Amino acid sequence: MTQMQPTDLHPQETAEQHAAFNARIARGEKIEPGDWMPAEYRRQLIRMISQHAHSEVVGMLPEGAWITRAPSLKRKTILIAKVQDEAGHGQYLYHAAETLGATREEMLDALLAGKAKYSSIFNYPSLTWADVGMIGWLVDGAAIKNQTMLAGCSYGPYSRAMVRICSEETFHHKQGKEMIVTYAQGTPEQRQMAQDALNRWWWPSLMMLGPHDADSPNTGALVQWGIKLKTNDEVRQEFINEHVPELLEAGLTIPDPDLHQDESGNWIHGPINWDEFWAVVKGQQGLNRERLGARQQAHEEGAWVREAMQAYTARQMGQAAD
Ligand code: BYC
Repeated sequence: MTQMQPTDLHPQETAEQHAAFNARIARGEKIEPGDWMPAEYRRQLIRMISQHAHSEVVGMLPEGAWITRAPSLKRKTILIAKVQDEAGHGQYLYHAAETLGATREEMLDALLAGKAKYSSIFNYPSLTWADVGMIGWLVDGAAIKNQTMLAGCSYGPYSRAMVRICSEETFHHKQGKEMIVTYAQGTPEQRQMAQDALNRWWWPSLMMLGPHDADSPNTGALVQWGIKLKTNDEVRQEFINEHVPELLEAGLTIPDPDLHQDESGNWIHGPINWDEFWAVVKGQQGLNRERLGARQQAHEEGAWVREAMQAYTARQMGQAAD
């Protein structure tokens, strides 16, 4: 697939405008909403930020399903706080995309109509309570690696949203790790539950960070524009290098017979099943229909809240006009 490149000009864009814009990126300046930017830079950001926002919101579902079944009050309050945080992350990100001219309605319509992408990882089921811990440890762990990089992104509102999101994700990551380490040292049943959860979430967590660089049509332009500071494979390697030793120390077995360390200390993974990844992204495998059904239901049931807010705003504006 061929993507537009940073050197491609849209009609009405000049080479001088591009040169001045690229010089700002090279100086490490943040691009702000009112600033001139190439149409393709704007399109790429709306694509990425809206997908990211959808991922946060759909990402509430696998863990949210366990709130009523949490094994203790402590675990329940932590989980409620975490799921609420994810809703907040969705809000920051929809706002960031709105600064680029996308409307909330068109982004949500695209999600609810099944036209927008969200992270593949949330089409996997959370089958046991240990999955909640494993999502925190691995899924938030992978997200942090990616988002710490995006905190340095060239677009100001996205970069600032990432700083805030990362500090909350750090807590999500720690609570997940604490939970799994506890179970991995617990009864034989708890240890098995933790291992089964790792078996289910390891590969999807690696896939979550996107296709290999050679198969990633967007990475080249995004890196050139300082939106991504690292490639998918670089972020994946950082994630693996950090998590493999910790998982092994917890006494768990990583479900990859080919996993090994090379001379430079990197942990090298075996082949990733990209057919599964694309089937999950396209909704041909996994829980895409259920996830969208849950979002559609929530949207319909929330209609009265939106109507009440509009009526309240209209009344306030009427009073202000009086
Ligand atoms: N799933 O050229 P590529 C969270 C698509 S939620 C689905 O490499 P790019 C949390 C990609 O969109 C936070 N699709 O793309 C919440 C592209 O398709 P289009 C999740 C994927 O953008 C609740 C095509 O494949 N984090 O933390 O350069 C509970 C080619 O890919 C995926 C984010 O959303 C995927 N995994 O790089 C717990 C991070 N991967 O758009 C936790 C923000 C790729 O051309 N996003 N595709 O049709 C990113 O950083 C980047 O978009 C990616 C992909 C690294 C994901």
